[in-house]
Amino acid sequence: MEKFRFLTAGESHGKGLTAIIEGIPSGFEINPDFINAELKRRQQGYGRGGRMKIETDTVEILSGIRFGKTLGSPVALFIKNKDFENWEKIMSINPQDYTEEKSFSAYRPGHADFAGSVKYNQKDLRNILERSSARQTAIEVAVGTVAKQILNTLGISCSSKILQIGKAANEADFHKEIDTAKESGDTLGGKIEVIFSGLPVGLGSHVHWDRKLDGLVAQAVMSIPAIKAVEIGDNPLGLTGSEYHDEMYLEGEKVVRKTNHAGGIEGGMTNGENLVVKAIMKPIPTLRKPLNTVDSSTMQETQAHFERSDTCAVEACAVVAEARIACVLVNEILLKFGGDSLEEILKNKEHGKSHIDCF
Ligand code: EPS
Repeated sequence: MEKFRFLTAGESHGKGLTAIIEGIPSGFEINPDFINAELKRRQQGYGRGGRMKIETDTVEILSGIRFGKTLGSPVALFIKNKDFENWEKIMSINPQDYTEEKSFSAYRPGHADFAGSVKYNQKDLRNILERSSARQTAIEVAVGTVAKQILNTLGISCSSKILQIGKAANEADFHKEIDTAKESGDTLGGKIEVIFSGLPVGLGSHVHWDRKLDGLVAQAVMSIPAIKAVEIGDNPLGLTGSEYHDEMYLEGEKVVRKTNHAGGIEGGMTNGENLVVKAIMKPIPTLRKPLNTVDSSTMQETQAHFERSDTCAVEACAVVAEARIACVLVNEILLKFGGDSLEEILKNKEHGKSHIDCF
């Protein structure tokens, strides 16, 4: 039931990253400057590695937009990997360029190296690293920023924040925590929160497991590299029903709440409150202080491969999570209100008002 669909392609050190988005109605303003600003946000954050000094991620819009507005046709996006200049021979598509430079065979525990190489029958673990790298999240942020602009046009906006880095739960301690990990060649994860506001009631549905919005949001966020847990709203563990559920009141004819423990979703549908999504990121598995592992070529115990990486990418992860959730929400908006143009969506939204005019 996907209306807003996209595929991405590209290796971390290949020529670049590509996406094709299908299903965007016509008439939506898309500003590449906004996409580039979001790409910059993804590159920032304390604890990023050397690669971010090489790249200045910039989107090239190849199709689907004319004079600033979507045409209804597929939108194709491209981000160049500047680092490709240094990898041209290593990442060449030509068999005559074959080289074992940058090949490696010592699995990094926690990365896709082991399972990916078994699954795809690859001896050189670089053939797995290149696509499993979090580099691909750059093009996902570009796609998600197209989605965000569609949402903004419909009065829906988002923000995010860092709740925890390593053991530090206060902003003042975040940098110190990252510095300490970096000094010892280690890495850190953390917890983020993303909030969307201005959502209409009834995105998602209670009628089927695969239409529940919390499930769809969880899948979109859980599949961001290194995410191990997703929560919607407040953790209800240990709370009683009367402590947890958000009681309802009337303000004129409007149904209102004084709390939002549910995080904006009840019965798999938006309930008009802010959508609050939290996610926990594990520490990045590429460590300067390597972990014990096995070398797949010698089948001997050894130390894991080290590849330039980040100490902590939790801030970047928040930007990626915003983007992923934005795509899910645009899809749900299109399912609920339909239409091939912005004008048609607005008309459907107006005509589709329910017996309770909450929003
Ligand atoms: C990333 C690019 C990568 C890594 C990082 C994210 O670049 P490189 O491998 O050239 O240093 O910095 O990838 C990972 C953390 C990972 O686990 O794969 C990026 O653009 O975000």
